[in-house]
Parts: sequence; structure tokens; C-alpha cells
Amino acid sequence: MRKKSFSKISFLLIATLLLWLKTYIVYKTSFDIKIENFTQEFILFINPLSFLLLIFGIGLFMKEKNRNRYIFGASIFVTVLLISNMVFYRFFNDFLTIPVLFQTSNMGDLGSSITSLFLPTDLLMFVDLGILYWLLKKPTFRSTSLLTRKEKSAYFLLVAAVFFFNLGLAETERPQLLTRSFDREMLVKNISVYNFHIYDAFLQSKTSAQRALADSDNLTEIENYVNANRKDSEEDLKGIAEGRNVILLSLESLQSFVINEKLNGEEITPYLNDLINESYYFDNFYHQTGQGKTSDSEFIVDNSLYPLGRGAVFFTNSNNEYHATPELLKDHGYYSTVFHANNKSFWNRDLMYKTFGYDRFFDVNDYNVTEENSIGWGLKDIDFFEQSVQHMDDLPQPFYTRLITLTNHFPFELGEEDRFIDEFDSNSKTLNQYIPTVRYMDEGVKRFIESLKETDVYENSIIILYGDHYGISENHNVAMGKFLGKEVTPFEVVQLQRVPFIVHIPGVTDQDPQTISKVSGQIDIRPTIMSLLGIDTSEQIQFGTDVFSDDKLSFTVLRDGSFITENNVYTRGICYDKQTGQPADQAICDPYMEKAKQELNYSDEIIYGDLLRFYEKNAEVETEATEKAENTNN
Ligand code: GP9
Ligand code: MN
Repeated sequence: MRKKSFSKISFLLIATLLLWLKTYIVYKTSFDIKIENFTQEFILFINPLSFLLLIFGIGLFMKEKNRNRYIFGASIFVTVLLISNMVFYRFFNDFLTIPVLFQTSNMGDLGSSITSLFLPTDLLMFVDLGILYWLLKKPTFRSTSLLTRKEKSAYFLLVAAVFFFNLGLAETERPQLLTRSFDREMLVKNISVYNFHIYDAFLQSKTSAQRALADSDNLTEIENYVNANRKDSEEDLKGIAEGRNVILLSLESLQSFVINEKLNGEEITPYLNDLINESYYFDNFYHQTGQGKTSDSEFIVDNSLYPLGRGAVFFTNSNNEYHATPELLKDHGYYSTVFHANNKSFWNRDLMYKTFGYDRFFDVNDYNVTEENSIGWGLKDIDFFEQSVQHMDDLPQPFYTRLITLTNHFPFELGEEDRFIDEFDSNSKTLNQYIPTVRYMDEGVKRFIESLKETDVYENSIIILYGDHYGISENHNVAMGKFLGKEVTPFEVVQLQRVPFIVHIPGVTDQDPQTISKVSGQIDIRPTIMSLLGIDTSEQIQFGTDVFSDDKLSFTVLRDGSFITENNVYTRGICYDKQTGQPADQAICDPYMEKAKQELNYSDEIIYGDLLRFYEKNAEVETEATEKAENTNN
């Protein structure tokens, strides 16, 4: 284009330059994007360009004044998109996806979490908009003549060239970039945060179509896979808790690194450490949640399916057909409940619990919540447990129940009176405050189990405790490194996804406590429970295995596609040796790559295609069960 053409689009070019630089600064300051070489840095630098030229380029079809106004409006839009991602990233260490945007019913309840995520420096995000606004008023830019057709074609050809140059470069750095879409960081790093959103919109339309196109044949292949991988349960423990109540404690943000660990000579989780000595404890157990956090963990635990790679399945697919644990246990006379002192619609729980077949959800309205007994997200754990035990005493037995704690949630707030241990001392307020809130939750669990022992429920139950997901994100790696006394590499990040898993069977585990180091994950919880209760699930589609089974593979896959085997950790394209924490020969991880991908893909297919609606055998059992339930209700 000639000089004259450039002057026609000078406002557009200035806007592009400002937004481009701003995006790059945000990349470097607000997101933790790992760069390994110069090409990657270069890709990161140029990647916002094609989108910005495209979106501003639409203005070229508008007349004079409107054009610059449009460009200014588009700059505001792009800025808002950027800020939303920044704030979201601070909490979730992840980028926004369309399903997450529609979880608006969660937003109102976030309260203190949201405000503590905004920083004064965020105001700097508006500086360039100020400049643009000032230029908009300047006579030089006010009336610019239209571009000729030829000039427009040249402009959009240039945009396309920039885009394909970017994509080509990215593909050489990262083959199959668009087909392996689990890793959002990889996408943002290579094709920009903006093009990532366009790609995400494409995925959204694809998954919406998937249900309509699915048929029962899709399920057959998955059934074959699941059947081929099924392992027999451990004979000695099978049915050992037949007819007992099942009490699951979903422990908010609890990671394994605090277990059996001290700060200034004090144990961080004294009660859990004691309980472990009377239980089966799994020290290589991983959470497998994605963007749906707590709700994802609930989904995994109740279905032994993986949650989704984008969005929260509790929101996106709450009308699907599932064969969740409450529904299966109903056939065996169980009554199912959840105790959680939050609004019932948070994470769309009220709807999803109905779908899963829960009989009763004790939500915030079932608790006495006052100013004094609340902190952060709401009712404090000790009060929550105290009031829950009272409700529990009245439940029909046997029951299957889950209690979900809340105090140990970001931003980890706690009153002085509840501080039983010092804060950690590092540059991360989050990690510092995490230690006392974990300690407080530990106290809550202690009082809960102690008061349970005073009722007849305890002896007749099994108690299963697990961490729902990580509490300390990668944003705090430096502080984490200080706590652990070693650098937090991508290998360590995976190892930090370990959460405690404790199986406490009164009369059994206290006689013979064990620490089991086989690799397992939340996906294995349901098959384990079913086996302990002596319930046959050989006709169920589930991806987990009874953790006590001798045949269980020492293997688990995380939602971002990373996986862990007996000796290795695979993450971000690198196979690590667990013993040294150093990269190992890729060939060692190769045999598991396909399995990891397949598990996640099959599980996604089930959810997106709503495939369990085609499951014949279970459809029969289910009608029987519903009829039975209806009869008893009448
Ligand atoms: C909300 C609580 C916390 O009810 O379960 O949710 P999270 O943010 O951890 O997913
Ligand atoms: Mn949680």
C-alpha cells in the first residue's frame, strides 16, 4: 500500500499498535506462559496482530466518522476481554471459555473472592484507550476518506498472510496444535488469546452438534474399551462394608503437600495425620478436575467419568442421562444426600443433584448462618460440621452422603480466634494464609468425627476423605518453592496435584492401617466404594478401578492430558523420571500416551453425545428402580 493509503488508516494502525503492545505486556505480566526459546517468544509477540488487524479492519467498510468510532468501540471490547481473562487467570490459572462465561449464577456468590482479585494496577489497562479517545477528537483523524476496493483487498490479504505466518510458525513449534486442544496455555501462547476465543467458539458449536449426531454405535466402542480394561476387585475387602453408610468428606482445596508436614514445629494437619494411622491412606492420589473445580470432583466421584476439558459439566450437561452412585445405591435401599452450606444453585448443584438421583440437598437454607459463625465464603467449617451431624442423626440408614467444606477456599480468610497455627512467611499471601485455614479445616474434621462417634452412625459407616482440587495455583510457584525447599518445575507442578485420599473403616482400618503408594485418582473412588459395599458394577461404564485391586494399573490421567505412572510423569510434552524429577527418554512414556488420550476422549464423547441414554442394560434396571421408588413414595 502506498503512503496515501496508510494515512487513510492511521487511526486503525495506531489502535492496532497500542492494543498489540498492551496484549503483549499482559502476556508477560499477568499470565504464566512458559517460553523455551526465541521462536516461542517471537510467536507470542506477533500472535495478537492478525486478530487485531481483522477486527479493526471491519471498520474499513464503514464511512468516515463511524469508522474511527467503531475502532474505538472495538478497542474497548478487546480490553474488556483481556481484563476478564486477567482476573479469571488470577484465580483459576486458566483462560476463559464460553461455558464458563455462562456460569453467571456462580458470579453473585463469589463476593470477597472477586474483589480481592482486582488490583489497582489494572487501571493501567485503560491508558491506551485514553490516548485513542484523545486522538478520536483530533481533526486530523476525524474525517478520513474511504479505501478503494483494491486497497481493501490488499489489507485483508495482508491480514491473512500474517495469520498463516503465525499459524505456520506455531505448527512447526507445536505440531497438532489444534487437534490436541486440552491445553489452553499452549493455544494462547501460539495463536493469541483472541484467536483462542474464536477457536473456543468453534469447539462450542461442534460439541453442541455432537449430541444431535450421536447414536448407540458410539457407545459400543466405548463399552468394549471399558470392558477390556475392567479389573477384578480385591477379594478380602470386597463387601467388607456391606450395608454400611458411606460418608464422603470433600475437603476444600486440600493438597497432599501439607500432610505430615510441620510449620515452626507445629503439625499443619494433626488430626488427619492421626486418622491416617487408623486408615488406608493413598499418598500418590491425584485430583482430576478441570474448570469446574469442586463440582468436577463431585462429578468424578459420583460417576467415575472424567469432567470436561472446558467448562463445568455441572453447567453444560446437567440434563444428560447418568448412572450416578445415588441412583445405583437406591436399588440397595440407600438414601442419598449432600451437605453444603452454600446457595443451592452454585455450580448448578440443585439441578445436577436431581439428575444424579440425590434424595436431599442440605444447602445454606438448612443451616443457621450468622455474622459470627461466617467467614469468607460463608458458614465456618466447625459450625458446618456441628450442624450437619445433627441433620445426619435423623437420616434414614443406610445413607450415602457427601459433606463439602468451605473455609479453606481462596482467599483463605480466617478470624484470629480460629488461627491454630502461624501463617507461612513468603511473598504469597495466598500460600501464607492457606496454612492456618487448612489447620482450621483439620480441626473441623476432628470435631465432626468425634461427635459422630457419640452417635450410632460411626460404627455403621465408612468414612472417605479426599481433597477436591488444588488450592495453590502455579501463580505461587516461587512461594511454593520456598515451602518445599525445591524449585517448582512442571514435574513438581504435576506432583502438587496430589490430594489426600483416606479410607476409614471403623473396626477394620484401625486394626490394620496402611499407606498405599500405587498411583490412583478421583476416578477410582466410586469403583472402590462399590467394591467395599459389595455391589457389582461390572455392567457400568466407569473409567476408574477399585484402588485395592491387585490388578489396578499404577496410572492416572489428569484433565489437562498429563499422566502419571509408577515411575514417570508426563506433562507438557515431556516425560519425567519420578525419582530424579529430570526429563527421561520419551519412549518410556509412549505406551501410555494413547491410553491417556483415549480415556479422556471416550469420557468426553459420553458427555457431549449424552451417550448413556443409549445404554440398554441399564435402562431396564433403571426403569425398575424408578418404578420401585415411585411405589414407595406413593
Ligand atoms: C462452592 C464451593 C467452592 O460451593 O464448593 O467451589 P470451588 O470454587 O472450589 O469450585
Ligand atoms: Mn473446591
